[in-house]
Amino acid sequence: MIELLQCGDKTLPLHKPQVMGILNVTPDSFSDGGKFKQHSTALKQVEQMIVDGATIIDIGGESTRPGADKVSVDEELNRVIPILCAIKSRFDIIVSIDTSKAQVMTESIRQGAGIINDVRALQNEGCAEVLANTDLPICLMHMQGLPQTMQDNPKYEDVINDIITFFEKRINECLQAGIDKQRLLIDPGFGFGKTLEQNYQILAHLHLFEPLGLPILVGTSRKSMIGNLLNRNVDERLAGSLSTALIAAQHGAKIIRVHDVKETVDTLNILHAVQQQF
Ligand code: 9MG
Repeated sequence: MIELLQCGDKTLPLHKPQVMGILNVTPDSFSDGGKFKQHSTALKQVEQMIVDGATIIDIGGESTRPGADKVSVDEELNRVIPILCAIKSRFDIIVSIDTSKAQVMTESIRQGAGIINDVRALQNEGCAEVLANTDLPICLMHMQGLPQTMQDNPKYEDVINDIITFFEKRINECLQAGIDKQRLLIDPGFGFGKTLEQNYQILAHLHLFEPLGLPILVGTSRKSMIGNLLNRNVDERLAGSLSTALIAAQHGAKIIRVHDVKETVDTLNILHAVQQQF
């Protein structure tokens, strides 16, 4: 398993789980209500996440929450590129861009993005070709359906096996497109076309994705799988988010995508200290 991930001019160690801080620059972001739209607020948030121990900042300009509206290429570029440039000029941090659009990938890479995080796993037109011409890491996330309808009635024969089969196909298609396997990360896509039960099945069996030989990224932070299980509003999901982060890391996740960086870093540091005892 890969121990160091080359993200442009920066190297990300994966010997212990890394924390990816979420920066949504959408007006309808589900848990922060779009309040980071203002650049100065966003930059303060980024600075705080870095101080708190995030080693990656994930910028998203298209909300992927269930039922979210589509965003045009121009609108997404307008949301993402200025803040990417502002972060790159001020901070020494790996910036991941959460996008499924080839044009946004191209411009983000030109402006110094270190990771591409694609919830559609490079299935949109032109994405694999854009990435084949770079050497950046790419997160391939599993989603059943589309954000507009994905929670309507998700169906699997066997949720774990179906997602593994999906990854096998996507990895092969990436290889055929000229993308080196060593650059790929996989993410089962918690909440993306999964029932509550299926989300917890995946969390319990996350280690079953390890034979694919790629680092696992996980995002459960403040999601409905926590809120619906515990009957908690979005602003009451910290304990649930930390619990799921801890379980994911125990089952092999190498990158945890979160809103609450400081608390997650503390949680993962406790796990690391315990794991050092063996
Ligand atoms: C953008 N985004 C929202 N949720 C996510 C998740 O669980 N994983 C990844 N990779 N991206 C996500």
